[in-house]
Amino acid sequence: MPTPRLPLRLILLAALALGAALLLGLLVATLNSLLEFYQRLAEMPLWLRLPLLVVAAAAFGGLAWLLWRLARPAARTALTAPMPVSRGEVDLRLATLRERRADTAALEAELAELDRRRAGGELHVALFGEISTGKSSLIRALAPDAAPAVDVRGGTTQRVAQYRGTLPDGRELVLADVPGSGEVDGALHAQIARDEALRAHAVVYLTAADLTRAQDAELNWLAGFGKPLVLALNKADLYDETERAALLQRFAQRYAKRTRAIVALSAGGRERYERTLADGRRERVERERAPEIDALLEALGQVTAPGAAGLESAREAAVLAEVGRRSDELARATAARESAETVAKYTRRAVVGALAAVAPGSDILIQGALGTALVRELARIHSVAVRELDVEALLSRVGLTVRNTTAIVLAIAGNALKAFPGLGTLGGGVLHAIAYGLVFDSLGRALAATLAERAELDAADIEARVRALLAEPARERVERVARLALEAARSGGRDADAR
Ligand SMILES: Nc1nc2c(ncn2[C@@H]2O[C@H](COP(=O)(O)OP(=O)(O)OP(=O)(O)O)[C@@H](O)[C@H]2O)c(=O)[nH]1
Ligand SMILES: [Mg+2]
Repeated sequence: MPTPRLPLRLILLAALALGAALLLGLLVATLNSLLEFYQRLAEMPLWLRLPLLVVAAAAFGGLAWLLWRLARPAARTALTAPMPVSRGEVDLRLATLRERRADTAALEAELAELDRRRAGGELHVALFGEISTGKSSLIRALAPDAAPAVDVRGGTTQRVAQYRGTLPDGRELVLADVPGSGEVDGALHAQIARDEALRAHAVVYLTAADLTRAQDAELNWLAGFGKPLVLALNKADLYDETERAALLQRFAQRYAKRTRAIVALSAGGRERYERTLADGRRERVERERAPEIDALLEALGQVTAPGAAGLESAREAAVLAEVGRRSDELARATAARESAETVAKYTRRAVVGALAAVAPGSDILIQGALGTALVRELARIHSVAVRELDVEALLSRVGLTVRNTTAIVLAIAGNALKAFPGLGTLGGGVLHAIAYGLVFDSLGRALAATLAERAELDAADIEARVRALLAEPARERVERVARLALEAARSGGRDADAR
């Protein structure tokens, strides 16, 4: 139904015109002052003019710099920095989530693995990086008994596997080979790899070339956890001496502060060459390349020197930060589920209540106990404290909105009747019941969205959302509410909370 928009447009136009006029006036006044300033400056002796000019230029420069600092876009990274969180806090969050019937199994398994590794006392090192950078090849070089699959095609390693390797000083390491990141359609593999990187005491970040923006973001994300990190340029055999030095110098410039060591290595691969036989014929030969990993072994020896116990607290902090982040995510999903259940419950009650009332008025219902209870329950789900006064103010505000839109809502409810032949014969009360149901459904959805996004009872935001939801309710919503009204009318309003 068209709404009268002309007056609003006129007001907007008038406000715009006024704003433009004010701006123009300000501009002219500023220009005028500048000209006056210039005139006075020109009349001054040189010894006074020069310092004044310098001060003005400095002030102008400072202002421009300040504006740039305030206005420039923030640097964006795909992976956000971790929030430190204690074990007690994580346990508490999981206990609350369990009470709210959320599936916490994966997070509990992560904590169990954290405890298992601490008790085991072994040193865990994860090899991490994009696909085909040579992680599995490096496992073969570090743990000669291991034979993980190696392939030119990316995405060869699909799950985490652990191998035992020995450092030159005799200490044993548990080495994790993980799926590569950056795989096409490999979001799940990337997550598996990141989780394992967080579980390790130290991480080797492998690359076979200069880092891309995605690799840079990934390396920074890892570095943010404060665990020992080695940046390793693999496939060094592909570069000559000058190229290798140039790459290592670039890495040093960019990553020296965020990594413990930067090394070049050759994990393996195949080498092809031609050799001359005794009879003078030439032959093409292909063989496995002998790994060159001395620099990496030395770096690993250094970064793991504190031992598993010495590196445990940083490892634990990294795992807890990730479990904390995921528990937040789970809490949001749980709140969304509970909100949807609550909104459905109150919509059903509103429909039944409307059918039972002789001559219900929409705002009476909204401001009544049902509306208050809906607001309170949704606020509790989103852990937002609300005052009695605010709830009342919100409900009367929305009540007015609803009164203004009642004609629209009733028309929508009337349309809904067409989808259910036979419903019309049940009388005008059903029409009102559908309208009330839609009002509650819209109010509930608006409340849930505002509380989830803003964590406060922002009345203006809620009202705007209610208005939008009532103006164009989706067909599926209208039919669901109409079906509710139909069932309630047939059962005589007895099953308010039957489902
Ligand atoms: N030239 C050269 N090639 C290498 C080197 N290390 C590995 N390769 C080759 O790089 C390709 C990928 O090696 P993988 O070890 O499978 O790489 P990955 O990082 O485990 O790959 P995903 O499991 O797919 O993530 C293979 O063809 C290897 O032979 C090296 O040091 N030099
Ligand atoms: Mg692999």
